[in-house]
Amino acid sequence: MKKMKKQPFLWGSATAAYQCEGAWNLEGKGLGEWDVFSHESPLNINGATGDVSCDFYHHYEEDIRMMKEGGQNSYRFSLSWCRILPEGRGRVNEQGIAFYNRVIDCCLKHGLEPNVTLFHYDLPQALAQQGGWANRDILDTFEEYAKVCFEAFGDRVKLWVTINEPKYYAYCSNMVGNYPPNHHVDFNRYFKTVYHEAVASAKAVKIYHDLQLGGEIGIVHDSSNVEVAPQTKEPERIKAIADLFYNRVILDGAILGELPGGLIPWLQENDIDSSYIRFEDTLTLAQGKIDFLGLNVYNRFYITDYTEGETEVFHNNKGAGSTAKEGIRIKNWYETTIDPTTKRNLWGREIYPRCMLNTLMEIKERYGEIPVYITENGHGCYETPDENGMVQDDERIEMMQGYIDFMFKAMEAGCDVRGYYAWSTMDLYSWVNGYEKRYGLVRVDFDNNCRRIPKKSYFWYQKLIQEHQK
Ligand code: BGP
Repeated sequence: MKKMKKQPFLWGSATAAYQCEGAWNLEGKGLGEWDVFSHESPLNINGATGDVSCDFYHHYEEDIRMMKEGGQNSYRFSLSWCRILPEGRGRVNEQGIAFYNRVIDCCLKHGLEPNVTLFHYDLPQALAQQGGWANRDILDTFEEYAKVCFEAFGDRVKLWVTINEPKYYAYCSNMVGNYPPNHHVDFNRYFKTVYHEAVASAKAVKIYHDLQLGGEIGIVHDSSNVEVAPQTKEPERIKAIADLFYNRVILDGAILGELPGGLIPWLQENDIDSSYIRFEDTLTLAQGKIDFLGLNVYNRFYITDYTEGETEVFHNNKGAGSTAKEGIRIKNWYETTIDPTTKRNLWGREIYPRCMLNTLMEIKERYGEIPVYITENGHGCYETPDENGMVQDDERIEMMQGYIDFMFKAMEAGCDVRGYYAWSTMDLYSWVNGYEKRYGLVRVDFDNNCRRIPKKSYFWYQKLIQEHQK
């Protein structure tokens, strides 16, 4: 691991290209897999698309200025691969490069450190048609895309992320089936996707280091701290499986530069294809170790044993209330379960601030002194403004304050946390939940030219940052 220079703590907020930019067919942008899914798939249950979203493409100056005025000193966003390379490889769209140059320059003008993710779920459709992440060609294609970005923006962007939540993306695309390409309970494709993401990420890390641009590069993992419910049979065995499935399958490769020990025999024992794992990739992983880890912290995985019954994976896309179950049950492994003592949001996601401390401590114990950024943390809910047009989002404030307090506890205990990003900067498109589920510190009035109105949480965050920067 490269020694990172100490910098001021980064307080920011985050977005992703497909979720906020809009401008889906403007200025030479190619077609993305999410454009096609949201326009055509019957699985897009609420019909919402990111065609316009909050129109960041035309509002970026206002959004960045508001971040600055809100005391933030960093902005995490992603690049749209098909805005830069419309066919996924080959021809570069100069208008796409020009757009991101404007965004990056605007950040720097306002004193915001850009923290840029190369891939946040939105695969170019041309690559999706060739098998996407299940096709080994993606390793070279991703490397080509990464190099174009590093060469175009690397003089000003000093914090890079290769892939956002590779495991969660693979899980939703191949196990739940609610993200394109919508495969359901396909263990072979799940592991193949994660594996290709791990190797592609390592290739991008290596090429970034070779270019010697003076910045740092990491990966963002959806923190999945595993806790086993009381009275579970064989708790250690199932915790180890869940940890492999959710965490180590990505983190060992990215941080240690090697696949989790015993992965291949374990896949074989479970009748899961491992034929695509190649010896030459061992070197790629070893040469592509990250400089920092990004953690998106929302909840933990709370599990118990599951021996009878069929394997099932389900996801609550409707916000129907806490009776809708969310999770996974895998025969002979485990099932996710509910802790009756904790709260959940209407989409069944547990609100459990302590997982911030637990996940950071576990990373430190397992992997040592890796610098960490909390790259996402936030709260999704339905919201209505009051008579003055203000959203009084006390629930969000209470929830985020709880997570941040536990982050400070982890830092006191020696965890090297370098920054925190609220999800999200403003209201935007929520994958498969559309616009009803809101996360922003700033409200977007989608019916009124995407007007921006800061919420109570925006001012709370501004004050919190001021207090911690003293
Ligand atoms: C993370 C993703 C974000 C964001 C967030 C909230 O997994 O990185 O892109 O969407 O989760 O998820 P959702 O919008 O599905 O509630």
